Parts: sequence; C-alpha cells; structure tokens
Amino acid sequence: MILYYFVVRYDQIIIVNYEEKALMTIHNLDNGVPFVQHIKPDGSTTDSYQDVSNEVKSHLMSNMLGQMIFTRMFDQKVVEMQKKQEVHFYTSSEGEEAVGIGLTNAVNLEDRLLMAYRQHPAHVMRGEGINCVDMMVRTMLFMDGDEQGNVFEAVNSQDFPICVPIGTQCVHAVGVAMAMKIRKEHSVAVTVIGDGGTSEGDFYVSLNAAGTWNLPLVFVIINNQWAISVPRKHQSGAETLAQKGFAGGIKNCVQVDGNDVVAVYSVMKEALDRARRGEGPSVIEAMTYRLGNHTTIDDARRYRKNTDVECAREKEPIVRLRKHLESVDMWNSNKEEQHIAECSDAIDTAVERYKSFKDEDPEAIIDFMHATLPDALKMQRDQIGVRAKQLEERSS
Ligand SMILES: Cc1ncc(C[n+]2csc(CCOP(=O)(O)OP(=O)(O)O)c2C)c(N)n1
Ligand SMILES: [Mg+2]
Repeated sequence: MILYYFVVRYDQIIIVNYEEKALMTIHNLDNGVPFVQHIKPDGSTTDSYQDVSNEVKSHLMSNMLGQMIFTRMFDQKVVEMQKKQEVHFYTSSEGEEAVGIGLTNAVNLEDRLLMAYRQHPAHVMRGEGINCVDMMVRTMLFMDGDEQGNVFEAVNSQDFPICVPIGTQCVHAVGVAMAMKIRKEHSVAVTVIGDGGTSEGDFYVSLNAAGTWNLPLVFVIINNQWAISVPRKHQSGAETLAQKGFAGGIKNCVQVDGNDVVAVYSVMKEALDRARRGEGPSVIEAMTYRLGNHTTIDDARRYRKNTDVECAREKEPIVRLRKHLESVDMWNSNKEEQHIAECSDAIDTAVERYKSFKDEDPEAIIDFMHATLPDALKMQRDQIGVRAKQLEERSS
C-alpha cells in the first residue's frame, strides 16, 4: 500500500508519498488558474510583456490592431444592413475582437477551428488579412439563413461550419482531435464556446474525453459575462470557468485578459505548442465583455445597466492597443485613416458580391442534413418545392 500525505507550501498543495517524492501539484490554493495580461486598459504594459517575442512586437501587434479595426467595421456594417432588412439576423462581436484575432493569428493553416455564431473575427480573418472577401460574403449569407454561408473555401476549407446548438462544436472537436492523433498529424483542433455554453453537458463530456485521451485540442471559452440575459454570476458556482478543465484531467487551464490581443495570442501559442508536443489539451478562458446586444433581435437595455456597459467599454481591446502602439510610435492617425479606407473598400466589395448572390431554392433547407436523403424527407422536400411555387405565383 502506498501512503500519501499533503504538504502545503506557499499557495500550493503538493501530494507527496512517504519516499518524499512529490507526485503532483494539485493547484494553487485560490483556484489554480493563472491570469495572463500583457497590455493594460490604459495602454501601459505589465511585467510579463518582456516575455513577448520581438517578432510580435515588431509587426504582429500593429497587424492585429488593423485586423480588429477591420472586423469592428465589418460588424457595424452588417448590423446596419440588418436594420435595412438586407440581412435577416446578426450576432455582433463588438468588444470581443481580441479573442478571435488573437487566436486566428496563433493557429497554423492546417489546424482546424470549430466555432459558434459570434466568432466572425477569427473566421473572417483566417489566414487572409483584410482581403477575406469570400469569408465576409459567407458570413452575411449565413446570417441571412442561406446554406451557402456554410461553404468555406480557400484557406479555411478545413474549418467546420458554425454551430448554433450550444456546445455541440466541442464534441465535434473531440472527434477531430482524435482523428488528428490517430493520423499522427502535427495539427491541433481549436474549439470556441461562450460562458453560457460551459454549463452544457456537451462541454463537460468533451473536457473529460480530451483529458482522458490526451488530445491535441484547445478549448477557448469566451467569457463575455452574458448568455443572452443571464449574467455570469448566475451561470456557474465555479470561481473561474477555466478550472472546469482540471476535473477533466486537463493540466493547462488559464485565464487571459480577453481584451488584450497580445496576451490572447501568447496563451494560444503556448497551448498550441503543448498540443503539438503531445502534452495534451488546454482550456483558455478569455475574460471580455459583450458590448452589443445578444443578437439584432435582442435589446440588452432591458436587463443590464448602461453604466456597466460604459465601464466595460473603457477596457475594450482596440483602444488599449492603439494607445500602446501610439506610445511606441508604431501607429498614428494617418496610418489609421489609410487603413480604414482600405477596409471600407474590401467591405464594400464583399457587400456588393453578397447582394449579387442568387437566393438558394427553399428545398435547400434540408439538403445538407444527410448524405443520402431519407424517403420521409424526400417527400417533404418535394412538398416544400410545390408550396414555394404556389406562394410565388400568388404574390406575382
Ligand atoms: C442547445 C441550445 N440551447 C439553447 C440555445 C439558445 N441559445 C442561443 S444563444 C444562448 C446563450 C449562449 O451564451 P454564451 O454561451 O455565453 O454565448 P454568447 O452568446 O455570449 O456568445 C442560448 C441559450 C441554443 N442555441 N442551443
Ligand atoms: Mg456569453
């Protein structure tokens, strides 16, 4: 029989056996989850900023600022279009841009993203910078309820379609990561979920499977403090959402300032490197705030105070990085004006192309659910076609 005792040292509990061999560090006495931040809301840097590589400091930071500005502009454009009913519906990512942009810059092209409905910054930018016209068009098509919005081309053809049923993408990601492991690929699956999503069974099942099988999988939780009208404090009794990973046997569970794109990029790189070295999954909880409504059919003023939103706005990701880069002479208003003009051109091109897309046939609503359509659905498909024709004739 092996006997164990516990040693409490500083802020850690260590399990030791009687031969004085430390077996494992459980976690810090508070919650075991480190918090990473490199750039503060006022644009100044923390001590850990010295660990940021020169490559990131010399050009990636200003590229990422440009990408965040671009995705914010795209977001505003589609919200406007929805008001004119040019798009059916939209889920704004205002305030959360640093998470998508940080992670999309950290992954390799052969890694696979499995995401939900609010991560357009990552999807749109994936590998293509502001020339991602096709992905902008796909995003608008998706938000207009058009299946053609799920057809990813070019660089991100390997990514998975957007998941609206909360948490399902995590289970898919386990399957993808398992396949990568069996095939001995050098790639990693990255799945993104909201704070509300971490209460779903699918999330816990996926953590458990990823930890058990030591999968090359990174879970990114975008903790934007709200799940529609449910605040974070009513969502879970856990002190942090990242620590849920420990119970699944995942060792690298961290919180990051999700409004600091440099910190998001760094923790993502580390998690991806770990996965590629065979050190298994990670959970990253990115702390941010949903500045906009849940969707374009929500009115968040009904359930939260404007003062809270304004307070959160002071910590948003674009302002702080702009301040920082201006302080080290890497950004200025001329640069920004020129960049905004380029972004406008790219967005206008995408909107034009979106508007020229022919609506798909109504039957498409069931065309992509099965590889071979079951007989019962074949009948419904035919009925949809007949009904659509009748409606068209009646309205003409
Ligand atoms: C399985 C399932 N249950 C409920 C819903 C309805 N629903 C849509 S969004 C949402 C809240 C999700 O909040 P969170 O995970 O924090 O993501 P966020 O919207 O903040 O990005 C809910 C409950 C759904 N889409 N799927
Ligand atoms: Mg949320």
